[in-house]
Amino acid sequence: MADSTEKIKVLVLGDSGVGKTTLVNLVSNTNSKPSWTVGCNVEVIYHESREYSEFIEMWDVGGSLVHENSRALFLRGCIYHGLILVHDLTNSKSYTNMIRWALEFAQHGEKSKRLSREAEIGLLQGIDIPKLIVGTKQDFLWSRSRYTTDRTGLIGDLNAQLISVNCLDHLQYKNSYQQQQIANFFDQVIKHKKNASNRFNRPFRSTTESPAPSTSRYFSSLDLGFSF
Ligand SMILES: Nc1nc2c(ncn2[C@@H]2O[C@H](COP(=O)(O)OP(=O)(O)O)[C@@H](O)[C@H]2O)c(=O)[nH]1
Ligand SMILES: [Mg+2]
Repeated sequence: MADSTEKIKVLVLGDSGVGKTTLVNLVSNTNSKPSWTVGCNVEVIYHESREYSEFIEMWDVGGSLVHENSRALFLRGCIYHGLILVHDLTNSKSYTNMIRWALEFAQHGEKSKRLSREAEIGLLQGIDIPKLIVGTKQDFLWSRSRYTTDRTGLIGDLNAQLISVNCLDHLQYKNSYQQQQIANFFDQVIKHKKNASNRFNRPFRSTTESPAPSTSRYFSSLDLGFSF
C-alpha cells in the first residue's frame, strides 16, 4: 500500500557507460567525476518549483550485466515514483536497449524471458509512473553521426518525454530548456505520488503556495554501493 510519508524515489536505468552517474551529478549539481557504479548510488536533491518543495532521491543503479543479481535487489525491493531511462546519443544500441531496461523494471528485476510483442507492450504500457528518456553526449552530435530516434516502436509504448543533454556542461544546463524539462518531470513525479497516496486516504501535505522558480538543488549523497 502506498504511504504518503514514503520518500520520493526516481530510478535511473540504462546501459553501462551511457552517462547515468554523470547525469545524476548534473541534476544534483555535483562536480565529482563518476567512478564505475557497482550496486547503487543515491543522490538526494531538493526540488523547488511553483507547486512543490520536496526532497527527491535519485537511485542510480549500475547498468553492467555482471551486476544483474545485485540490481534485481534494488528493482524488486523498492517502490519508485519516477523512471529515467538513459541512452547515449552516439550509440544506437543503447537506445534500443532502453526497452530491455524498461521490461526488466516492469518485471521487478526478473531476468528477461522471451515474451511475445503483445506481452512486452502490455508490460511497457503498465509502467504506471512518470517516465523520462534522456539522451546524453549531445556535445558529440556534431562530430559523430547521430542515429535517428524511432518513437513509433516499443519506445512509443512507454509514453515518455524525451530530451537530449550534455551532462558535462553544468553552466549550459543552468536555466536551460533541459533543466526546465527535468524540473517539470519531478513535478509530475511528486504529483503522481501524492495522487497515489490520496487514493488510499492518506493525509495530504500541501507544500509552498508562493510562486518560486523551478530548481533542483543538491542536498546530500548516500552511497549504497562500492565504487572503484
Ligand atoms: N562528452 C560527454 N561525455 C559524457 C556525457 N555524459 C557522460 N559522459 C562520459 O561518459 C562516461 C561514462 O559516464 P558514466 O556517468 O560513468 O556512465 P554510467 O555507467 O551510465 O553511469 C564518462 O567518461 C563521462 O564523463 C556527455 O553528455 N558528454
Ligand atoms: Mg554509473
